[in-house]
Amino acid sequence: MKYFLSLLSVIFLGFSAHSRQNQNLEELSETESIKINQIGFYPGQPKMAVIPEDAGSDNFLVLEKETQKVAYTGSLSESRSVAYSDKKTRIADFSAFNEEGEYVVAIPGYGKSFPFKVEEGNFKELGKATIKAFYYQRVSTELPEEFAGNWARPAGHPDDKVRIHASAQSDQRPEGTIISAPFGWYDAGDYNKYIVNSGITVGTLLSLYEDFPDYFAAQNLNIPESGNDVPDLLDELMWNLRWMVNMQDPNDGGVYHKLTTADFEGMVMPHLATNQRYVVAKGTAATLDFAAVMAQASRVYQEFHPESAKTYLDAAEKAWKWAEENPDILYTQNELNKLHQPKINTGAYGDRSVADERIWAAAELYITTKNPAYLEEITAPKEGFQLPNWGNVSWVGYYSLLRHQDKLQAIPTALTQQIQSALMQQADDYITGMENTSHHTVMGQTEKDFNWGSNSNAANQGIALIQAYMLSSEKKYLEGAFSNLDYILGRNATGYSFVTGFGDKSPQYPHHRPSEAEPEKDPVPGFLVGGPNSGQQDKCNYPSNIPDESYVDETCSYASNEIAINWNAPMAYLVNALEAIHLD
Ligand code: 9MR
Ligand code: 9MR
Repeated sequence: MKYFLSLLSVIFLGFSAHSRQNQNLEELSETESIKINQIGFYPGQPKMAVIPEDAGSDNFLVLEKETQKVAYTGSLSESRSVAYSDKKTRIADFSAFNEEGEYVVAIPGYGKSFPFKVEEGNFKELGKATIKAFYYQRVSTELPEEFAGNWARPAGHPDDKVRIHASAQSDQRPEGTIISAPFGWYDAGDYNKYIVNSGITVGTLLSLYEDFPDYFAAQNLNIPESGNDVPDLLDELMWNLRWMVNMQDPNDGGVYHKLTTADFEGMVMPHLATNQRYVVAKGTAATLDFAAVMAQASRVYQEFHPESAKTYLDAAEKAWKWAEENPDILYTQNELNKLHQPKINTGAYGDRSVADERIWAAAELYITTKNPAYLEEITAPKEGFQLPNWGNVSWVGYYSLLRHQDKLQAIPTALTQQIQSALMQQADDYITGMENTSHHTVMGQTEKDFNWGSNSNAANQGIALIQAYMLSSEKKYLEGAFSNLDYILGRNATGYSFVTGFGDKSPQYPHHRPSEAEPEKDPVPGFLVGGPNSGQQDKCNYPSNIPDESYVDETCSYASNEIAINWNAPMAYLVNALEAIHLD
């Protein structure tokens, strides 16, 4: 009897413990402090969530979203931290769990994460949206509902009566001359068009196409050109190339630095922003970036638009020539403003060195023309790997050389080897350094990662790792790239998924005029915001001064919450490349 009773009580206790656990799990509420990629994972991909050290448990569970059934259990890692923050984290690693479905991560007694999916094809829609975002930035055209849905809008900025600014005058085109330079994409949250920033943006996207042409042959973006014989990505890029071509002075080959109003416009829709637009000063950085892009475009479009391909190559060679004759004309907005009226107060994109632009332009011209004169201009990467950004583009050119090396017989092996070893060295450092980050990502190994547009650093690090993967076929590099995709989509110190319209906690108030001007609508989707920026130059009300938390989802914050084409391009590269490689 005694035995029977104790057996009964064991059964009873066991039963109630079980139902208590289930009941407890159901009662757990969703918490933003469990940081996870809010879109999810491919089955075979590493899968992690990040939990605050003080969450009060050593274990975690993966629950099926609908049934709340336990699908996986694991224990949390030792606690970890980074040098620039005293917050400590623990990792829930469920990489071994590969069942397709929709789940949450739960910490008993603490809470549940946002839901996420384990699924093939998980990033397909995001991949498309990051490129469709460029369509939403189109200048000089209406966006009809058929293509733009909820974000349809009237045409803005015809840009057919642009004035030559005093800083840009020449004998053939004196100050006040009217030129036409329509089309292109708005740079960012503002409505101006800047050649330097268009340069790296178009270069990154053309490289994405060159790396994965088959994937893009099949991608449908639902833009007006969809259904013609040209991949949609290339149709979209042509919208900007059509503008860029007209930024070259046909008389001498020099390229204007930007097309802009004198001051930033108000937070209104494009068609209501009607102040006079100017082209300002020609410069060497703009001209070399232009040469690089046109040279690359000329080989990419050869198959689809041979006429345009020829125009692009002529434009590239003319630009190169101008830059040879004018090797050091830097864009110094403050200096120019002392000399000319009206003063120009929009984005400067002023670069103090054009050595990297020269390498990039020479590389693209060499690949397209095979003319050895360009090869002579390509120097080795003396300073090792340099993460690309608008002011540092040499590695955009080096990637191209690696991509095409098999077809470049005259290129010295020593040069390609130096490029390759600098890249692999950096890739290895990124992978090793992941162990020392609080969120187990490549991003955030140094405080310097968190500058203006930091999210584009995460994306560009991902591109470097994808290049390393394509050279070596070593999976660890791909996993490093995935870690930064996870970072961008929520596994970061802020808990935001940084792409508008994607994830449960994504930016609602980006610094983006069309989104701000129609606050009743969701923000225009598919845009990567700048991200944590310890500089906090906009002086908005940030929740924290810790570098990796210096982000605020407010329109005010152009230094952490603006969107920009040069940030969306590497984001588009990262997510589409991972999807393309995965499909292979
Ligand atoms: O809207 C502008 C944004 O696109 C720029 O990145 C930023 C920095 O140059 O400037 C923003 O414009 C602000 C201006 O600099 C100061 N007055 C308020 C403007 C709108 O927030
Ligand atoms: O991305 C640019 C960043 O590196 C600079 O520090 C910053 C201030 O000059 O400007 C950023 O670019 C902005 C440009 O000047 C105007 N359009 C919006 C861009 C993104 O904020």
